[in-house]
Amino acid sequence: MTTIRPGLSATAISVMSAALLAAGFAFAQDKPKAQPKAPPGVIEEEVRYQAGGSPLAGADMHHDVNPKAPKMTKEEFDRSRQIYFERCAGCHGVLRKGATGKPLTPDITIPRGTDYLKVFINFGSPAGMPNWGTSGEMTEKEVDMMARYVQQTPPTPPEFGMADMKKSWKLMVPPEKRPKKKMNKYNIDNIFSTTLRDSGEVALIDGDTKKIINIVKTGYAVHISRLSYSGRYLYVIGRDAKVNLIDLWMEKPDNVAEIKIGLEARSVDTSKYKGFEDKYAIAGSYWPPQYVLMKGDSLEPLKIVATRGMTVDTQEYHPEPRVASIVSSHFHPEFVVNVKETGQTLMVNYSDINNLKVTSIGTARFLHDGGWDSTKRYFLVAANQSHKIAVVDAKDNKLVKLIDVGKIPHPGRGANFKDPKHGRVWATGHLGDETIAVIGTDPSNKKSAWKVVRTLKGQGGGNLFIKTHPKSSNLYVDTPLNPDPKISQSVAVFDIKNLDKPFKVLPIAEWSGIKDGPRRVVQPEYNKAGDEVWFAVWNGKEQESAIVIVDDKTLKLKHVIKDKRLITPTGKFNVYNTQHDVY
Ligand code: DHE
Repeated sequence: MTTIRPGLSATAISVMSAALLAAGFAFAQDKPKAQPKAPPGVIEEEVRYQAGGSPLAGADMHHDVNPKAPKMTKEEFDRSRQIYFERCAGCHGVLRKGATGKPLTPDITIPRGTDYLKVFINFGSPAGMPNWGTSGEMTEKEVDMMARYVQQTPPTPPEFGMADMKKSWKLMVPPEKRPKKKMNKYNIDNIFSTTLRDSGEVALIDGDTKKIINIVKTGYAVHISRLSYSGRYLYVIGRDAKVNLIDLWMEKPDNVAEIKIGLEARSVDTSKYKGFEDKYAIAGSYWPPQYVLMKGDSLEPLKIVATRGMTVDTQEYHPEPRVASIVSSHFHPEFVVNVKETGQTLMVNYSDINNLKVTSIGTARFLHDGGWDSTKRYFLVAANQSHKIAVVDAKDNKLVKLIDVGKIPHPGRGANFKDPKHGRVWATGHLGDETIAVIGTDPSNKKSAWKVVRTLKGQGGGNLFIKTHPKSSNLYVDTPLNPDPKISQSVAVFDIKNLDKPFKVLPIAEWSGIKDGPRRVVQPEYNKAGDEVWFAVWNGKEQESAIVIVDDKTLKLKHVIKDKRLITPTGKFNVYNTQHDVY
């Protein structure tokens, strides 16, 4: 259940954790309140996911005063701004010019007036606005403040250019002072970099012994980890746009460099094309809307490129198109950069950074996450609010197909396997319904290529991640955002060899032995051998969480990792599988 605490502290840390709560994940230690109801046509899982918080709540911003807007005290304005960035900016945009939600600029809001806006904020709307007032999430006073706030000129967060990046850049151990060979006995290939979301750290866990090697400090609300081509360097990005570079060759793997590349971000990757192995890193930000190319072994920033531009369909200017997923091409010296609000997939060629060539492939709006097909030539990316998967050919640099799938596809990186009837396929689950879309990926198979060849039915909506492995015949589908705890605390397993067979349900949260809390089961991840699968049992910050490991052959519990340092684990990234795009 979503709960939101009134009266949040103003410190950056508590703002951040409040933002995470607002992102829809509430924990038993928080006093339960009514959840904002999804309006007709909008599902609860969607509200829970999209009404996410932003670390911009605490950023300094410039603000113009509009004499036509209703009066607000400075205190009211500051509190409303904080609420806006915690609850509203994820959908309506930082500048309120609209993203997945409607624009809320003063030219639109002032003519509507305070009373009209209060009704919307109170009761929600069929277009997707939650009922912030009647759910009890906002007090009457807050609803009134927010109605006046959205009529003010939107305050603008600062830009973040080269000088800011250089100022934030720390090279703790320069490349020449690092080990010349691997200095530890760990089986690096089987280390799992585990996101500890609310403590701003990653746990490096030895996949062989299941022991924690080190807890490494990273950005707040750390989001994903990615590996360099060689597998030596681990890159971690936080929602606060801090990138950490960890050297896995050190006696005790730890940070060797860090940089802030903006104010809010989600994605990072590294160059993998022949001749450029480990050479460059790239990170994309939500604010400012831009991406930056850096030296791979030091994070020294080299080139910043803005993503502001025209939308793919209506061809209108968008002032804040956020950078969503980024992957590294195996066919050209290129990064594939997916820009959410414009619906453009940018093929950024890094062979000559000073004369940067960018091929802009129009796909569909609200690009989010995605993964390669098994040949690593085609990138399949979710255009989530368009309910489509876009297929981009990274060899010929063109759009292959836009495929209609279920409601709000959310593949993570998706799952590649051989369908007994249809051959090579890639699959995605959905946030908005219980289906799993299985898409043919073999272009020589005209009957199935780039079509939904079958639709499986899972436990329910609220799916975020789906996973299999070339050595496995199981397909795991999580449902951490489903409102039914029975479903959010377990995982469905399909038998790839017989997809018509009903799925099995594994009670992962129960297996963890933890009795209290939401215990959401999130993100299946294989070990290197492909014979065990790791799940996070994700609980509140003050509660016990765990990693549950399942034997892939028997589907029985194999091991539970518990440690008081494992605070809010979510994503887990196996070094070998992440390095080699195995999924
Ligand atoms: Fe994520 C990947 C954005 C909420 C866990 N998430 C991604 C990617 C993007 C993204 C753009 C793709 C990165 C890439 O491949 O380069 N995520 C967002 C959001 O904007 C959103 C909706 C709201 C927010 O406030 O951040 C959001 N994400 C979440 C969560 O709440 C999750 C479940 C828990 C957490 O740790 O924050 C979460 N996101 C993940 C994970 C991945 C991810 C584990 C990588 C999956 C993988 O297998 O690669």
